[in-house]
Amino acid sequence: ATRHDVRPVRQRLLVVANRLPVSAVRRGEDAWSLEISAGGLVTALLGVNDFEARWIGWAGVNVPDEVGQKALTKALAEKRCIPVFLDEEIVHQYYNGYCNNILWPLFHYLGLPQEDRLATTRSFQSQFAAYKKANQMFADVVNKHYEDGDVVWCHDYHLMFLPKCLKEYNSNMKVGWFLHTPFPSSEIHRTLPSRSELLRSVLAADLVGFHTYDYARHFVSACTRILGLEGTPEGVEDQGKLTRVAAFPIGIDSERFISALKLPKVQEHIKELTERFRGRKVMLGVDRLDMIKGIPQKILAFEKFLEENPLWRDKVVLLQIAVPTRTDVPEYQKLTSQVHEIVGRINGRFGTLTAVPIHHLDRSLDFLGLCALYAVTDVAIVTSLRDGMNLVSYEFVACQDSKRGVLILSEFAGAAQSLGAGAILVNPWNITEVADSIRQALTMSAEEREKRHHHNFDHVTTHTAQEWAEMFVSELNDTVVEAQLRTRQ
Ligand code: ADQ
Repeated sequence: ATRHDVRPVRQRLLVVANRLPVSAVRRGEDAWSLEISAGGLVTALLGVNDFEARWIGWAGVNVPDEVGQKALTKALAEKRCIPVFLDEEIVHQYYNGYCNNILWPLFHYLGLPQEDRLATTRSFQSQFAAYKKANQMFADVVNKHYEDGDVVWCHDYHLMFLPKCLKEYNSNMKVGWFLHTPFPSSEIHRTLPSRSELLRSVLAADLVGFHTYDYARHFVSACTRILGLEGTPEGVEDQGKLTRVAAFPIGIDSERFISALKLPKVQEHIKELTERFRGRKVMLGVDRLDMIKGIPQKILAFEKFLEENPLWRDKVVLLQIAVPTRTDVPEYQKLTSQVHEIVGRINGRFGTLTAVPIHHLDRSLDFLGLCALYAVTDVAIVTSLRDGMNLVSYEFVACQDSKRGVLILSEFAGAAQSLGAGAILVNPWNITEVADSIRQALTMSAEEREKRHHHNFDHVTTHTAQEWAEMFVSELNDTVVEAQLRTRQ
């Protein structure tokens, strides 16, 4: 018998994340239309049959009136979603402020905000207070819906305060927390004014998970250096209580990509794209337009490649699909104009009347369109300055079984640890190195491409999102059982 056999069938899993996996649009006083957005987490959990998932999170809209809240709650229940209602002020301070302006850059080694240190320090207090308040609101909703035996899985840097709030409600609750971003070196984490409080609340969880061993190690070092606790091979120990800390690298639902490629609509699209770029090698970048993705660095490296390899100028095209995010934040607006300026300059410099070297699109592509694009790509290029994992690299590999294209991958993406042997790894800050890697990728022999692709394809199809979710929840169940045995001894 496997260890799953002894568990109750279909254990309930409460997945708590800042955003629910649906977009809600109001159609009237008490009418809502909902659309499930198939992010990585959703597909990961849809494929897992061992447990029955419920989602708890913010629906991304401000619903100040009770009639609207009731109607939305009812509509969401049909999608197994439970809303947390946050007002505009809380969203501004907690989400835009503390999460996106402080934790996100810090965890990606971009430091704390620099422009106006005094103002930042002053608003920091109120943003942290709002962060704690929002986390408490999530905890209230979880507690209301929690039933004995449920597993509660908290996600990401938005909810670091949640494990503590949940354990205060019920110390028997099984609580896991997973971070989708990197956890930085303890030397970075220690600059955060609320460093200790955040670490302590995460440690209230039974299991703490990261994409890589390095992030897990950084977290344990932060706990030992900042809190003076003991780090063990299993995790962190505080007065006899062990918080298990481990690496659970995420994956994708590779089957979904592989079967999409067989659809007539996608095949048709692949044909069109092949025709459109006939005679040129296709390079592809797909990113959210975010500082961490290193988009300017990528484009500058491409410029250097064209500069140094004039024979390639009309034989290669870079398609950069950059979906805008956080568009109301000035730094993101600055990044957009910076990217537009560089692309314009390079196209002006190397373009001809009939063709330009870079096609830059500020938008997202639908799933099938994305699959077709991955399939016709010769070289995918990921130059993240830091990235928790980077699923784009996995998606590209899943769609390349006929073409065997090359992946250029930043060594600062978590994926470098799983796809490193098949990819060409680069330091995105070194433009010369990245330019060289482009030449190497475009001229790589078929045998070498085949060998590298096999390595990565094997990995992507065996380390799937479903497996990731199962491993985490199974480990969480085991951790709690072991802790109970230990206290009984
Ligand atoms: P992200 O920073 O969003 O995720 P990533 O892992 O690459 O980064 O996932 C992005 C997803 O959005 C992919 O599924 C991709 O297909 C899609 N996407 C991006 N740009 C798109 C576009 N222009 N059009 C259509 N789709 C687009 C965070 C962390 C990552 C971590 C994941 C999962 O920052 O490091 O891998 O969570 O844990």
